[in-house]
Amino acid sequence: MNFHVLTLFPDMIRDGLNTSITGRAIKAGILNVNAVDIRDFSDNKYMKVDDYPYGGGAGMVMQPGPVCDAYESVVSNIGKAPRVVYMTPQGHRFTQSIAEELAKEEDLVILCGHYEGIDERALENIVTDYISIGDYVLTGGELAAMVVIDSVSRLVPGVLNNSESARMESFSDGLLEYPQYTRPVEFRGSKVPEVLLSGHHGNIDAWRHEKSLERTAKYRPDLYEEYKKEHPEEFEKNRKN
Ligand code: 6GU
Repeated sequence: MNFHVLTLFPDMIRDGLNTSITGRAIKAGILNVNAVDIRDFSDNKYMKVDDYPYGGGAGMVMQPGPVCDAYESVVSNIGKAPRVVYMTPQGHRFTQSIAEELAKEEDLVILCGHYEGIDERALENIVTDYISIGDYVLTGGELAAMVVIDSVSRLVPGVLNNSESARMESFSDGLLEYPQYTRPVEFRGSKVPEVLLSGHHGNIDAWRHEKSLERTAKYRPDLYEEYKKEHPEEFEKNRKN
């Protein structure tokens, strides 16, 4: 899968993604991250790409020309017009199901804004999806773009190895992950739960499911209510949840 990131900070994108699992997948040729520097498309001798907002107000606005030209350079390179995601706190909240949908694309353009945003006309011309990663404000779209790229990448076949992909159930069943333990069997007076040492897989699965339910009820009551609605049979007979 090819990610084309339109940004004023291409090094941030490259450095962030050339590490760990995404870095391994890039080296293996399964992923390609093409960080396009919007500043290269400035029509100004000082390489300026922003200006004061019409109507007044704080901050600077990214001009439409360099953004659209950067996008069009991608279109002419790949010979088609791909989906364009604009990272913005004004967008739809990013979820696992959006990640699953984006992972079907062969090419994806991700547009990162800075300053007080991007001239609306550029957005109207090129953007197909507006995505926010949560209800807080970042200084720019780059970290948000890396969050989206990371979560989409791990859904691309071949990016995770077998033991990594075996642990994919976590969010897909709508529950939080159960707690994990490794050696030593006792750490600072606290022992690994006995059932995990028993070798009884039925009991282990039941214990893990119970812990997932407990955690979800405690930390994400919204997800817990959703899960109860989807799995009424689990809660029918002699359960106090
Ligand atoms: Cl996608 N961009 C920016 N700049 N801030 C954000 C965000 C995105 N999502 C949450 N805050």
